[in-house]
This record gives sequence, C-alpha cells and structure tokens, in this order.
Amino acid sequence: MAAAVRTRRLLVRQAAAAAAAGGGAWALGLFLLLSPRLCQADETPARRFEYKYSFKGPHLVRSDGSIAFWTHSGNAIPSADQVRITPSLRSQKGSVWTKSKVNFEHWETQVTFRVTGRGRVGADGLAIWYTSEQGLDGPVFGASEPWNGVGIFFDSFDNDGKKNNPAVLIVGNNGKLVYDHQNDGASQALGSCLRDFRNKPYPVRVKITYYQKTLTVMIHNGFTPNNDDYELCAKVENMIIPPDGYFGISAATGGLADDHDVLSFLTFRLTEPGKQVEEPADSEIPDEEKEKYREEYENFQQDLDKKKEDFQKEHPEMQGEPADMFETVNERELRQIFEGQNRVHLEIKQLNRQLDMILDEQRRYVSLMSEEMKKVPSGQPLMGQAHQGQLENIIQYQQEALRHIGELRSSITNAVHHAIQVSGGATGGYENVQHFNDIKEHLHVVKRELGTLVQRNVAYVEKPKCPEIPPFPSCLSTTHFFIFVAFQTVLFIGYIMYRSQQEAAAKKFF
Ligand SMILES: [Ca+2]
Ligand SMILES: [Ca+2]
Repeated sequence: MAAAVRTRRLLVRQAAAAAAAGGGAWALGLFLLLSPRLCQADETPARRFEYKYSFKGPHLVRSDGSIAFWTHSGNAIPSADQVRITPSLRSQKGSVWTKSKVNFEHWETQVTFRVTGRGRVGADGLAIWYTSEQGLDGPVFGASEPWNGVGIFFDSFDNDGKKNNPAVLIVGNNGKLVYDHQNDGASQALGSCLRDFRNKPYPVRVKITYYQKTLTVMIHNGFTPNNDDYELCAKVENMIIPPDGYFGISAATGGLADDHDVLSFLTFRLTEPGKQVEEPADSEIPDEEKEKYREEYENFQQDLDKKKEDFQKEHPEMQGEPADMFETVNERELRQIFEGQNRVHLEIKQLNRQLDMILDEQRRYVSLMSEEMKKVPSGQPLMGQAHQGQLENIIQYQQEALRHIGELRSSITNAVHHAIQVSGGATGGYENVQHFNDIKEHLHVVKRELGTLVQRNVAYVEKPKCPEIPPFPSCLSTTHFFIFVAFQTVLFIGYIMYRSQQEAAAKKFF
C-alpha cells in the first residue's frame, strides 16, 4: 500500500512538472485525476461513539442483572463496574454478545480487561469476536465453533509446550475452519504477537481497528496508567469480514483458572473522509423496547409516589415545609464563606485606619525635624559636619519610612477593594479563589513591608534610642536639641563600629 502511494506520488510529481513546463493537456489531466485520491489517503477517518455496541461502568448492570444492549451467557457475571466472563474456577465458560448486528463497515473497538490468577501459569484465555452469528457457548475460549468472522485470542496456556504463551493471535474463519487447540492455532493465525497480559498493575487495553480492509490490533500492556501507551501487535491487510456482525467477548478456564474481567467495551464507527454519516432514525429503537422502557419509567414513578405517601403517613410531624427548617450543605458553606469574608473585610479596614494614623504621626515628626533644622542659623558652627550629616540621614530615613507606609497603604486599599468585590459578587468558585489569592498576595506585600520597617526601626531607631518627640508646638531649646543629637550620634557611631567589627569577624571566619 505504501509502495502504491509512493508510486502515485512520483506520478503526481512528474505530471505536475510536465504541466508546469507546458507539457500538454494530458499531463494536467493526469495530475487532476491523481491528486484528490492522494489527499484522501492522508486523511484520518471520522469517529463516532456507538452506545449500542458498548458497555462500561459505573452502572454497567441493570436492576434485573442484564447489560443494556448486550446478552450474556454461561458463567458470565455482570456487576456495576465490570463483567466477570469467568471466575477463577475450573472448567468455566462465559461470553457476552451485542444484541444487534453492526450496520457500519468500518469500526474501532477498545476493550479494557484484567486476567488475574494466583498461579504462575493460567488458562485458558479470552477472545474478542466479530462474527456473523452470536457464539454464545462452545469450545473456542467459551464461544462456539465454527465461526464466520474474526477472533482475537488472548491465549494464556501453552498447549503445544513451545514456551510461546501468553500470546495474542488473530484468527479469521469463513465458517469452515476448526480451531487447532493443540498447537495454540499456530498455523491458523493471520497475525500474532507475544504479550504477557496476566496479573498486570493496571488493566490491559486492546484497540482493534477495521478500516479499508485492514485489521490492526494495538495493545497497552497495563504497566502504566497512561491510556495512550499502545503498541502495535499485528496488522492484517486485505482482510474480508462479514458486512454485518455481532461483537462479542468470551473466556474459558480449564484445569488451571484465571479471573477474566472485562471493564469496558467501547465501539466507534469510522467513516471515510467526505462520506456522510447516516443519522439513526427514531424508528431504529424497536417499539417493543420503547414500550418496555416506558413501562419501567411508569412503574418507577408510581413506586416513588407510593413511598412518598407512606412516608407522610408515618411522619405526620414532618409535614409542612421541612425544606425551610434546615439549610443544605451548599447553603451552609455559602453562609460560612460570607461570614469569613466579612470578618476579613473588617480586619483589613481596621488595619488601614491604624496605618493612616501612623502615617500622620510620621509626617508630623518629619515636619518637626525640618523646622528645627531651619531654626539653626546657617553660619553657626555645629557640633561638627558629621553631626549635620547624621541628622540628614535620619530625616532621609524618616522620608523613606513615609514612602514605605504610603505603599503599604495602597496595598491595603487594593486588598479592601478586592474583599468588597468578593463579598459583593461571590458567584463562581474559581473567581472566589482568584480573589482570595489576590488578597493573600496583597497581605503578603503588607507583611513584607512591615517586616522591613520593623527591621529598620530596630537598626536605626531603637538601638541609638530616640528621645521622645517633643510636644507640639515645640518648647525644645536649641541646647537640648544638640545634646540629644550628640548623644544619638555617639550611639550611632558606636553601633557602626560594633557592626564593622562583627563583619570583620565574620569575614575572618570565612
Ligand atoms: Ca492455548
Ligand atoms: Ca504455544
């Protein structure tokens, strides 16, 4: 097929070259003839899920023990999450089959299963079928013989002793072939691969595709939870299967036994690109089935009404409006969220007020310092230029502190703004989380800035202890002020020396 495509591509290239060179109408005709087919070969088919040929948990089994749209037979036990085709007991046989035949040509099935047993060797195996008749019971992995169609066998037991099992085989049959059990169908397989599918940590998955007469079997070995870890097992080209058939899955045990559990069987219709998918008409659901479902619904409704009445008779005190007496889990959660948000909102508001007060205090302090500085005549000798420098440093620091507090304030204002937004419109869960994250971020900024301020205060203010702020208006005399400045400078220089000593010691250490 690949060779054919290559040849066609070569022809297309030659034709295009000839046409480009003005080589004649025939070349252009050939180009037009070949190109659409080439495009089609590259396109993937459209895929549609077919519920009537599928089953999976968590509500796999119906109340009467059956599987919707499927028939089960033998020792098969359907449950909510899986169908146990055979339990791990000796000589068991079971199978499940679709109730109706497929009405489409190309398909893909994905089967998820587990084969588990306590022994190092298990038996007999499992088979996935596409056949013209349901093989409800028989000798070939629990299904009947002969069959018209194809079976994909997961053969656990090595009957011929060639140490080539567990293995996966594709066996086609036109209704005449008798399966060669003794040799594990070695001479009859159209394709096969060696795969150990027993006792795997995750379910084994198989993807079988029948498209444009090619049957492909891909296997996921069950070693990883990743659903896409498929590997090619075998491919059969030019495979002819019945135009309509039943899907089935069967299993059998012998002297040795495994649990054969099928977790899901999913079928997809494949449609060639450009072809229309016929929509199933309503009439496709048989009247008999419709009637059955309607009856089931009515019975359920009547049952429910009766139970309601009985409950009201038994609990007359519960009549009235029980819904108003209790809040639901959702209502309670919502109320708690609102209350929490209101508390956060109030706290932030309070913090904002306190910061405003600190800011005012700082401004007052800075203006006071500046005024005092101005009062000193510029020509008057100070206690040294160094003192003047220190004083300017202090003022600079104070202004920096002011700036930090200003930033803090704007952060908090933002946080309050967000909190108002959140409490105002608490609608989507995701948005709430976003707002909370924003608030959290702002609070982190506030915390960090406060940390910086505290550190600086410890470094600059507390160690060289500041005198108390003089009352406003100031009655501080110039002498007192310079004594204070001198005292602070001595402390500051002492601190700087201490710190440089520490740093020198640290350097030595390293
Ligand atoms: Ca075998
Ligand atoms: Ca063998």
